[in-house]
Amino acid sequence: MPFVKYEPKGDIAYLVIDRPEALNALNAQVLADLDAALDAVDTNTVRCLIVRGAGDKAFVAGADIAQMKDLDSAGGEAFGKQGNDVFLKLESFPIPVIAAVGGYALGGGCELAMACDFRICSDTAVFGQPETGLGITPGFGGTQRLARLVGPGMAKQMIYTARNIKADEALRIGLVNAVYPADELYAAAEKLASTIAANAPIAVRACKKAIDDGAALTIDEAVICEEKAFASCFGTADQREGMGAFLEKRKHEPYTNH
Ligand code: DAK
Repeated sequence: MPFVKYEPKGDIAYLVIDRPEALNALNAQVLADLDAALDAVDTNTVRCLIVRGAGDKAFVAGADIAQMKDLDSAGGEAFGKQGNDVFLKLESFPIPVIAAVGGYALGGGCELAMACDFRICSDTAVFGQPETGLGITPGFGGTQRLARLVGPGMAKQMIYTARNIKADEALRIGLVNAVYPADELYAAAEKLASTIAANAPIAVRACKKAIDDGAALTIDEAVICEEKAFASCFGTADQREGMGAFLEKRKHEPYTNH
């Protein structure tokens, strides 16, 4: 049985990291299954993904410490590359991806959440990069994505101290967008995903690409990304319908992805 379940639900879908006996820790098989699950997503139908963990205790409690313990340097490099490759694939996935963090998101779990477009969490969530306490560095993008999300000062403090933070602090530093009571988290995630799915898919995808591509550029280069994104929407059926509906003072028809 794969450790990652792909569960489509109309025009949204879940990717569930399903290894609750180890708090969904990421071993090489879980990473391979995540890679395969991404390949299985039908992006013609699905307009927003939600990544979550199985069980009510953890999103993902990190990379699998038992599997990593006896790795040599070459093995560590290979494991890091496997994780980075799949997280980059997730980060650049054409449709939006929401991390719904219910419980622990530590080490590789925090890194998995950070490879998603944004994060929401339960009031029981705990985030952290505990690696320096284990004798290693973060290995799946933690030193890079955490610093970009919360700023280098806060990222350095979290990583050097290996101290976990709770949901309210994650919200305060901008690591998550919103906190929900644990029993409301997935309903909230679905509501958000459905709101995104109801907007014009070509436009939403183009916004994702423009934001991500532009982040590494100067502002004068970055606005060109936006010009291209903007231009790519014109002439689509959805653009004509959206603007036509506004001018005709009616609600637009459901968007078609064309
Ligand atoms: N790996 C393997 N097993 C884990 C695990 C993990 N990260 N986290 C939990 N488990 C397992 C436990 O061993 C236990 O298994 P059994 O003993 O039942 O067989 C089961 O899940 C339940 O866990 P606990 O009994 O510990 O549950 P508690 O409620 O008492 O505690 C906890 C929950 C989340 C506080 C605790 O499990 C914990 O501290 N877990 C480890 C958290 C952690 O340190 N995570 C970061 C891992 S390091 C790199 C590549 C990747 C990385 C770094 C470098 N390169 C290639 C350079 C990434 C590193 C990490 O993610």
